Amino acid sequence: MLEADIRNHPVQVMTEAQREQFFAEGCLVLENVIDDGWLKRLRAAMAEMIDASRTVTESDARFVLEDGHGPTDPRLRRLTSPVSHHPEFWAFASSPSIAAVAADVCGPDVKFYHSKLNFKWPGGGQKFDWHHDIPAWPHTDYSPVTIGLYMEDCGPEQGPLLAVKGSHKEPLHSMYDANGNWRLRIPEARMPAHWQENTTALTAPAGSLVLLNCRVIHGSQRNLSAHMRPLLLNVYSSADSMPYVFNPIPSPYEGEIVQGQKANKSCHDPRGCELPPDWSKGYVGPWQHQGGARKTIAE
Ligand SMILES: O=C(O)CCC(=O)C(=O)O
Repeated sequence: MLEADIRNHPVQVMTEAQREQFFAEGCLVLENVIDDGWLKRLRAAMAEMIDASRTVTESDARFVLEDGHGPTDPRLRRLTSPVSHHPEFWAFASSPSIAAVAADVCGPDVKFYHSKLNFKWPGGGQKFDWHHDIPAWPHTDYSPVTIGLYMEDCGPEQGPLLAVKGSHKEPLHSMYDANGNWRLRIPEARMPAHWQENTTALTAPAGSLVLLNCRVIHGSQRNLSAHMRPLLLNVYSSADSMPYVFNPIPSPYEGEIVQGQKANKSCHDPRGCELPPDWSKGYVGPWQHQGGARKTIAE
């Protein structure tokens, strides 16, 4: 659904001003909207999954390991598709608490796409280069939104999400380098004018949601604190927004309607999108792609 049509539907959770801020800036923090009951359930599920990673020695379809990972000191970059590995993650991703938030920015009919649980371990973590999300998983419109849940407090030293406000309105950058390698990164030299002034750190207490439009330029720094930064990311779109490449993070829940009705017609935005590599041949997660030419973000 296109933005103008989404505006014709009343907000369910946000204020009109919050929705307008999201449309204008491409990102939004909603503080303290997920209650302690959910946080407790999700943290227990996360603890089970971290425990299960202790015996894993190499990154696989479930876990992306961080350097130094081992049985006594598990260190993860990502639990890929948490909804596929623990029922509590799907219970949350399909719950009215989050579906209504997605509906405020996608319209009343909301479809689930995929999920990931990104960690940043204390005293290290991993940085994420500047990128847009949508070139990794193009859809027929730009309604897809990533809704992140900070499962613990996230302050400025913990590698919060950083977003360049308003960058979702500009043309998309190529996610390939000059040699045609997929990098999922935008070098600083190619960042939009005034990006430093427009960059905002999306810090928030545990239980807060952070919304990212699929075009907005974002990234994050390393976690320099002594506290872990678990960030549960669920991606939704309008029901009539159709993905047209293989889902890099497939799950049995892809395409499930979490609120409203299934679409009987697709919605098309006239702005096309660069195509990613063919993920049906495998997807290794963003870090390997970004590991080409190194340069830190937001120095
Ligand atoms: O986990 C992070 O800090 C960044 C996540 C992100 O940008 C992504 O998964 O696309």
